[in-house]
Amino acid sequence: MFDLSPIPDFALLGALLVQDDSSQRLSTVQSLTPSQFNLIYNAFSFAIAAMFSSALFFFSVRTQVGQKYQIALLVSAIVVSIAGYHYFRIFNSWDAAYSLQDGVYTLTGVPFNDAYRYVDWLLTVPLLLVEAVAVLALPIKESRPLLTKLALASIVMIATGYPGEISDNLNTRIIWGTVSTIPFAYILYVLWVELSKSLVRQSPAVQTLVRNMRLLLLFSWGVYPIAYLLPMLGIVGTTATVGVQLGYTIADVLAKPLFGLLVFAIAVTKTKLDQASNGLTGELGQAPELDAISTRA
Ligand code: RET
Repeated sequence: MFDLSPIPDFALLGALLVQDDSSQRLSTVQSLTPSQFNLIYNAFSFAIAAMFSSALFFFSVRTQVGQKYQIALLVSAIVVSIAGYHYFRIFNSWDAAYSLQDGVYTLTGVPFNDAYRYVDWLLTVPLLLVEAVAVLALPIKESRPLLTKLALASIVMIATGYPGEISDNLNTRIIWGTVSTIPFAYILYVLWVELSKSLVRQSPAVQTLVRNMRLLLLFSWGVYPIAYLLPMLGIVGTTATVGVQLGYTIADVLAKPLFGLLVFAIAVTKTKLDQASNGLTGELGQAPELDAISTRA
């Protein structure tokens, strides 16, 4: 009648985990207060404006910098254009996911689509890395292998973060989040080391800007895993949803338009220095192409 066969330890552990599963589930019953809904609605709307206006800006000022830095400005403009498009889709998806009923925003049944954000990162993160490396104007034999390993790591970081993001199971979120943190730490480590190495070859004015760029990278990229972590810190249900979306949006505005502005500042400063070392004879964009000279600027 009863199965009295001894349960092996791991089976017991599995049974416990299954039993405990309900407590590991992230809340799926979600209704938002109007202020919670509007906070995210307005944050997305702000991001659309920030992305498209900065795209216009980076595109129009790209000719004000030396030729070899123009690619960094163009990539900057492309990054924020891609992000502007995705924020537009994210905004619409948010709007469609909730409807106002009896004073609260309840789920309509149309799921909020997190994939837009991850597809956006998949495209923009490798491009941001190109932008960062391009503005340093490193010799091609140094920049190409550096970019290849950083871009590959960024794809692994985003691809492994996604299954955790869309899961409503806390354990799954923790496991994929941990896996994704490995390439994340690698990218930040390599970027920090490379940017620090490049400091010695820059003039004092550029050094300060590159130091700021290093800090902005660390700070803005650090916000993403913190936002992702929120549901694991005991912040549950709608508060977690709002926190995660707000965190990612703030991080995106720092990592794309603000980062782009810093890249522009570096490009302008380096262009001026290139011109000065060129005896002010060269036209804009005709800065010396010798790596030894250019990387010193
Ligand atoms: C995830 C999953 C949890 C662990 C980590 C993550 C990191 C995400 C990062 C995203 C950066 C995006 C940028 C976009 C700009 O265009 C995927 C949230 C570490 C660092 C810079």
